[in-house]
Amino acid sequence: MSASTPPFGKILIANRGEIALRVIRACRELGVKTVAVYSQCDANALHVRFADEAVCIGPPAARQSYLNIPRVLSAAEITGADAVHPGYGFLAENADFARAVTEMGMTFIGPDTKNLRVFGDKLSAKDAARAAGLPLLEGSPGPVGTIDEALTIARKVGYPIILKAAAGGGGKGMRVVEDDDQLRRIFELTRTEALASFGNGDVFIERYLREPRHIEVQVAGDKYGAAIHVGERDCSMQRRHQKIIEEAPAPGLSESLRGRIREAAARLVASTGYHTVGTCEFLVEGEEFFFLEVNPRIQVEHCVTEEVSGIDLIQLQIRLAAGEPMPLRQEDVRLDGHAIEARVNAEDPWRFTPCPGQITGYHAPGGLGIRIDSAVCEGAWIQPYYDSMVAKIIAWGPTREIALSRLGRAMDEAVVEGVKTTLPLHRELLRCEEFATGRFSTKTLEVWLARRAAEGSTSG
Ligand code: MV4
Repeated sequence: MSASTPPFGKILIANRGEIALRVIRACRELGVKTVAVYSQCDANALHVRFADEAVCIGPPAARQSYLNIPRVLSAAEITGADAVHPGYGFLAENADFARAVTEMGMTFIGPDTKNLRVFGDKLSAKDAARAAGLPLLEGSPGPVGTIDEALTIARKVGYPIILKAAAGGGGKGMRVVEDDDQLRRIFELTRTEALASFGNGDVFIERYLREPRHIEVQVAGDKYGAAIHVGERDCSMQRRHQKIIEEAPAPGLSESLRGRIREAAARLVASTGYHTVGTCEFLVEGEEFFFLEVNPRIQVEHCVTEEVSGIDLIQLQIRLAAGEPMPLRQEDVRLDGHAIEARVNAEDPWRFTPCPGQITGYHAPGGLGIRIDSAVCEGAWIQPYYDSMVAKIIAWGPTREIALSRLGRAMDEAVVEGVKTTLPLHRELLRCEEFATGRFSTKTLEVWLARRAAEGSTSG
């Protein structure tokens, strides 16, 4: 992307941490001025220091600062921002926020309310996917209202099934059900919880896959109907729905399956008039793939796609929001080599309990093929109020083997003192057989952790 006319004059970034810094970097290269917002405990944070302007929006608790819509909007108004970038998490998928930004005459850099209506709800997303001819798992065609209806569908689909809240996300509001009795016990409970947690009590049924791979496709659409995909990522290495390693391309997919998934994702985006960057999520089992949902935002793991495509996805997202036509045709998207990202969190590496505190010593690895996206430095504080991510360490290589070797070397080189981190976990995991061979599923990490605990390993 060339340094042509800046798409906006000034963008307010309604986020913190590495993603706020990532957006600031994109804006710098686009010639766009930036406004950071920060809570009282983030006054010395790097996103505040690197932005052109910064506004304090309240106390540390997210509800009173980064999630407080009137305060974020006031900051945008007094600084004269003409667009708002929400990053991920916080207000990124909040329809009220997107609408309020637009009603104030600014541009929301993300899905509009129409896109959010389709993809904010898993059932309407599945309707759109069905209409576009994407493969779906068998299950209820819509919300299931009564236990009798649930039992009928479950018996037809065959157990195990999974009950999902239409408005759920991040693994919340889902329950695996093995038989009629269990379904009778938890059906109403799941509905009540969905209503209480998401303000929407709709639940639906799907056939449950026990050991799928989680494959997602990066997509982008413009306001004039053009849509492209930027290849897929494998995000199967997760624990309790927290991704810890992601890579692009997905290892070991047949060329036919890889092509069909990518093409399906682009087709869905084109058919729905989706006009920002986003991710289509799929489950893969054998040579089959099934559409799950769309994440209408930039994601933590977008970096691995940037590394193999050379496309700055944040700049692309900003240009598309400004109404520029898609700058790339599908054939201009050339994917090269392999990238793997490890998320380093300030957590006990084996218990995964958060470990806030001050970083007293810090050394970021470097060298050929290594990229670090982080907003910490020596003396920085990991706050108890927010996500505990310290850094994303991303390795690129011409082959998966070389990327993996570089990532392992970078992990050994990284130093974070003062707080516990997941670095010791990564150092072991990257060298385990399942990871080396690329044959893993969404179950692998939990199984590996359980086996490791049973063997009484003491390292780390
Ligand atoms: C599933 C599934 C198996 N079968 N749906 C978890 C997050 C949400 N986006 C969808 N999820 C799942 N849906 C059916 N029908 C298994 C999961 C799942 C999972 C998916 C992706 C990555 C990690 C996961 C870990 C556990 C369960």
